[in-house]
Amino acid sequence: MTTSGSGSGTATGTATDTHCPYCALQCGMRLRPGAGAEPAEVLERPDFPVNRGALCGKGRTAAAVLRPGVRLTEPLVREDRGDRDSPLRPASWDEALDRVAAGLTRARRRHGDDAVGVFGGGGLTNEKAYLLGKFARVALRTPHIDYNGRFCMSSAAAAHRRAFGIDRGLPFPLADIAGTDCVILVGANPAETMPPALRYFRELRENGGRLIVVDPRRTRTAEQADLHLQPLPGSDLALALGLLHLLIADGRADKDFIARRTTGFAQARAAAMAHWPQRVERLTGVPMPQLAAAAAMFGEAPRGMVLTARGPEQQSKGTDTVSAWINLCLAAGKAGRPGSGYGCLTGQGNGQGGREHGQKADQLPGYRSITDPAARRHVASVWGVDPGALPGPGRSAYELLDSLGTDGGVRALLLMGSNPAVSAPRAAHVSERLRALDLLAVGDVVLSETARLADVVLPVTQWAEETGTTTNLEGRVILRRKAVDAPPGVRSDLAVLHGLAARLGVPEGFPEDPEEVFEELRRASAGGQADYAGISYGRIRAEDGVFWPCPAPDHPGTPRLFLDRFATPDGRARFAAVTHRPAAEEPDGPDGAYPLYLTTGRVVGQYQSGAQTRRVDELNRSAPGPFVEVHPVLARRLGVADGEPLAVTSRRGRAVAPARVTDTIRPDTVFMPFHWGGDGRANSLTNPALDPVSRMPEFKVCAVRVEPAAGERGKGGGGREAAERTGLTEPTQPVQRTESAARSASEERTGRRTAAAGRTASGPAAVPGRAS
Ligand SMILES: Nc1nc2c(c(=O)[nH]1)N[C@H]1C(S)=C(S)[C@@H](COP(=O)(O)OP(=O)(O)OC[C@H]3O[C@@H](n4cnc5c(=O)[nH]c(N)nc54)[C@H](O)[C@@H]3O)O[C@H]1N2
Ligand SMILES: Nc1nc2c(c(=O)[nH]1)N[C@H]1C(S)=C(S)[C@@H](COP(=O)(O)OP(=O)(O)OC[C@H]3O[C@@H](n4cnc5c(=O)[nH]c(N)nc54)[C@H](O)[C@@H]3O)O[C@H]1N2
Ligand code: SF4
Ligand SMILES: [Mo]
Repeated sequence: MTTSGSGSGTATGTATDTHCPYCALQCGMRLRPGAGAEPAEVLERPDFPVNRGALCGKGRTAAAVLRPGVRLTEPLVREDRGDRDSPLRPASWDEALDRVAAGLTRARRRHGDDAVGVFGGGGLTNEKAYLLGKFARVALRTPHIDYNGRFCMSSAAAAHRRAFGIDRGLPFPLADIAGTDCVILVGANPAETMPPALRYFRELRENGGRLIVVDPRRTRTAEQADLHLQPLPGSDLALALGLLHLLIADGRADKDFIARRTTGFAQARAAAMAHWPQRVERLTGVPMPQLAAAAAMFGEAPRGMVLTARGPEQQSKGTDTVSAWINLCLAAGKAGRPGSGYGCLTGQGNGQGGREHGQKADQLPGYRSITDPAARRHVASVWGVDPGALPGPGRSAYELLDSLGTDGGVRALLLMGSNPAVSAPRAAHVSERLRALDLLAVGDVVLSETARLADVVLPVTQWAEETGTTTNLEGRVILRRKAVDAPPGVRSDLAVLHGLAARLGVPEGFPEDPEEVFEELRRASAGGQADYAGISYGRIRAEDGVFWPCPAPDHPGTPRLFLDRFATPDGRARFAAVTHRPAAEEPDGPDGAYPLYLTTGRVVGQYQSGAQTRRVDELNRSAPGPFVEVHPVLARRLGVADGEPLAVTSRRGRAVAPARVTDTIRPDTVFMPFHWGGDGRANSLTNPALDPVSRMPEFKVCAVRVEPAAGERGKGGGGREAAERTGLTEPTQPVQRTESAARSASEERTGRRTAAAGRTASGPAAVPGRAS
């Protein structure tokens, strides 16, 4: 069946098996090149096991972003070198790469190696992520490389390592979900974020299993649940502790499992005992009978899973929160055995592999630590450099962005695969920092909001135009095959790194051929936690993907982890003694300046910062712009009707978008998707308070006030304007200026952050508040 969303017409040419460019499900699809100027056509690929042919609207229409006129086809540089306000103009590759290399070299000469930095993305293939990390450490010799995965699953990764000694999002194939008895899905909305995966939850329930969803909103996912707990944003830590309390009090802890396969239960038990049901009801707003029902449902199930996504993770206590959910699994004996376990639903296309091969500030390939002498020796030997020459750990993503253009900070930045001007917390400030750089070079497929701020824009090939591996949310390494030719004038990210390294005096060690890079990655990862040594392009083709660790060519790969032992030194999983704490910023009471919670997230029709999907007409029709979800009770109090513009103000800025009145959200909370720039940019509001372990910002909780904004339109900037398609005539970034002005004004007015502990949750309706 044809599922093309990118236009009709008779497509010809051989269809190639490949994978979707977007989320971590990495759905299999077939792509057939169009005849002549016809667009390529997306076809089903029913034999790929994860999605079995199903695709969401984003995958179906992905070919639309391959078209010239939508994507970039030539390098761009500023008319006046060094003047970011002069227009971007087309340039040759030599001129563009020379400018980038000169800017990087100048910054190093003036301010030292630490004054250059690299920012990557979890959508980049393993080959790109690997070579980007090597580029930073070997060609630039800077410690400062981090990536947008820090904003994604880093809290779950940290908790995973703390408990199990290894971080693989799902320790079992997705299909195992259908065969368990009870799943608690915490802050995950796969109905919008991974629609083809819903099949497994449906099958779970058809098989008699139960689904519990924890989300402050009654999402399309929550609507399918047997039980929906609707807690206050940021209260999942208390909720998990409360469920553990009840599980233990009801005598449902698995004493045998705890004794044989875990350590640290006594301390975790003591912490949970301090979270009795009445207190947890007060902290979370979830009524006690629902707490009891959830604890019983999970405790009674013979097998069970807890799966988290960004809801509980994108908090300034995300790591402890995930640890609390893992504690619940361990106490219930639901880990390390078939059909049971904790898992994180990783988000980006290569969200798993992108965190394994060295684009993270503290990490070397194979999920090795950059501070481990043995790891440094191994990787240095593969790279042919002295271990002493490898830099140490660098700054985490937000801290790196926050340092841009400052004394002691990064002065020249190479950015590939992210659009932080829209997606970073406190985005107006981040945009200012990007503007303060001496050099910003952006490699992208489209002229994103961040690319518009750059001195040099490098147009790169995309998914279907190049071959490379990604590692899906299950830890399955797959091959995204080239299916169509890139337009002339476009080069791959690998070719960009090759060209820059040569200009920086490192002509060897940066191959342009992805398979050659993968062969080196295999050696660099060998013996590490994420061991790819036994995986080859040939094997992936033959086997529909190979699960890591796979240490040797004759090793079958590892679909299920932990069945015999956990990856800790003593083989036992570790409980963590964590206790409730409030969000970094809580609402300040019904009469306060910021009485409501804001939480943020996604809609099915747009992907991330929207850089790609806002360029697809069909998707814009389904998700045309930003909005603010408000409960009817709150809407009435504000005197606003559905569709009318609302201004949302936090201590960091203001955003305007139409109200979407719905009783699916808590009355004390508003929700905005973050897919748009401009006036409706949710990240003008969000709080960059960081988790102390993972350095994850608190995207999911901050305090706001909401007012009618009659007369203001409230729309997403950077949408589908014609100017953005060609890109050359737009003023460089009027949006950021206006918003940063608004931000400064509002920061001046309020000038502070709350200490936050012990306040009553404010809200227009009688909902239970949070106390300490
Ligand atoms: N359509 C679409 N799909 C995507 C993406 C996309 O941008 N668009 N992005 C991909 C990526 S990179 C990611 S990371 C995943 C993310 O996938 P998800 O985590 O499923 O997506 P989100 O919408 O960010 O958050 C999930 C839910 O968390 C809830 N939530 C908010 N605050 C809290 C809280 O304090 N506690 C709890 N328990 N829940 C809370 C929100 O209401 C939301 O329904 O999606 C991937 N798939
Ligand atoms: N308020 C709020 N903010 C959030 C979140 C939230 O839930 N709420 N979620 C956070 C999460 S989980 C994530 S993952 C981030 C994501 O946010 P971003 O990092 O901004 O992610 P994308 O929009 O996917 O940006 C990827 C960019 O790389 C480009 N690109 C695509 N493929 C390639 C390639 O092969 N090479 C190169 N060089 N470029 C390419 C795309 O065109 C796009 O411009 O947002 C975070 N921000
Ligand atoms: S669910 Fe994810 S991988 Fe599958 S088609 Fe949609 S965006 Fe692509
Ligand atoms: Mo993500």
